Amino acid sequence: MEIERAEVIVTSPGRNFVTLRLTTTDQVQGVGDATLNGRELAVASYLQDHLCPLLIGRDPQRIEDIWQYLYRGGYWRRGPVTMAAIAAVDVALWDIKAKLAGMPLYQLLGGAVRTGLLAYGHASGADLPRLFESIEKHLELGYRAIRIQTGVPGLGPLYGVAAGDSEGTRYDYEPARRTMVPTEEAWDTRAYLRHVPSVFEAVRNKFGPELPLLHDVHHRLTPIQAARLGKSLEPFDLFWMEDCTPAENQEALRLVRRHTTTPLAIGEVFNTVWDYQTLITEQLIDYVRSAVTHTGGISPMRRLLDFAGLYQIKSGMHGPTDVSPVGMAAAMHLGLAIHNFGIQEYMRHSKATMDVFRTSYTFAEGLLHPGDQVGLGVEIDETAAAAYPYAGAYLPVNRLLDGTVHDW
Ligand code: CS2
Ligand code: MG
Repeated sequence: MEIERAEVIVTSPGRNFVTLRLTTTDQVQGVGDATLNGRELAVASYLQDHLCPLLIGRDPQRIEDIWQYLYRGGYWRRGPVTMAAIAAVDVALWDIKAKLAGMPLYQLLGGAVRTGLLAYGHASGADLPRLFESIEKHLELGYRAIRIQTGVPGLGPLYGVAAGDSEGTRYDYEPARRTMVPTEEAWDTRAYLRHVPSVFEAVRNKFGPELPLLHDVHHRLTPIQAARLGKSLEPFDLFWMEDCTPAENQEALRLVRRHTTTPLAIGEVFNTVWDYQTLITEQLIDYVRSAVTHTGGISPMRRLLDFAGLYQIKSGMHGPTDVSPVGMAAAMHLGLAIHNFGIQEYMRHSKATMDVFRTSYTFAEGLLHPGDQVGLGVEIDETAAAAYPYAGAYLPVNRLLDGTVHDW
């Protein structure tokens, strides 16, 4: 059996997604997610122009060999574009292998070690009343763990805080902002640091001590500011504080860790195990935030999470709406089969997205399950996809009040 066809499907049902579909000479198909938010066409080209021609004629069963061929063989290693493209190939090959084996992918990965995956949703609001409303909505939806983001007095709209649409639960970027250039937001670190502890105090007072609460700092702080925030949030018992500093400098986390017992999660912008080497071996974090989609696929994610498991560090895989339902399903199969699963982010896609991607995964009583269809359990409906052509969209840019571009 050989790989006969490799197709790259770009579609935009509310936001852009890049999907690779491989077909074997026996007409078995596998899909992989290669979506890189705001840089989608770069990955589509990397696949179309550079990887697809190399795949035709290869044995689809040799997943590890193909992975090494694309990673080591390409000479230019790592980076989000390369690793998203390789991830799509790897996941599509696992999908094919599981279909050939006649089992859901998690069985091939060793079988379920839990009944379902604890998932967290994104509650947010420009102010406390809107935040409380959003938390209540998430509880009604069945979420048992909730991320909390709010506006900061004196600042305008902030990334991560829903614009207050009719559903009230989603960011204003699904549908993604269709702008030719990124929108810009204003940021003031001192105002943020003053405000956030009071928000968590109010949420704990209203919703009690049990509900797991998370918070995403989105790389905006220096290490000493992050240390201070972690310390000031300790009374509110966070499940985690995410991306507290830009973590290219892994050593920076030593300082944060020295000052706070608030658990730390990092890595949604990382793409290989090397980005975590210091963080994991020195036990500077508690959760690995990488997505299967951005880290080269299931094969390297398994290696990364096994490595993290040696240090009692758990998974907290990235699952925003810019990870497609294909990428979400891959995370769910892996999460069900590994011992050191921690939590899965689950933002929920729009109806238009779910019309294009036919999925078998379920969300009930706060837990996700990938379902029991053979393979990944996700198909892309090409006709539905064709109705949503690519439309450029960007993530926002952040500036300090004096105009300086800031991490965000
Ligand atoms: C966020 C993401 O889900 C998260 O934790 O940080 O929304 C992230 O900003 C986007 O995935 C960027 O594409
Ligand atoms: Mg994040």
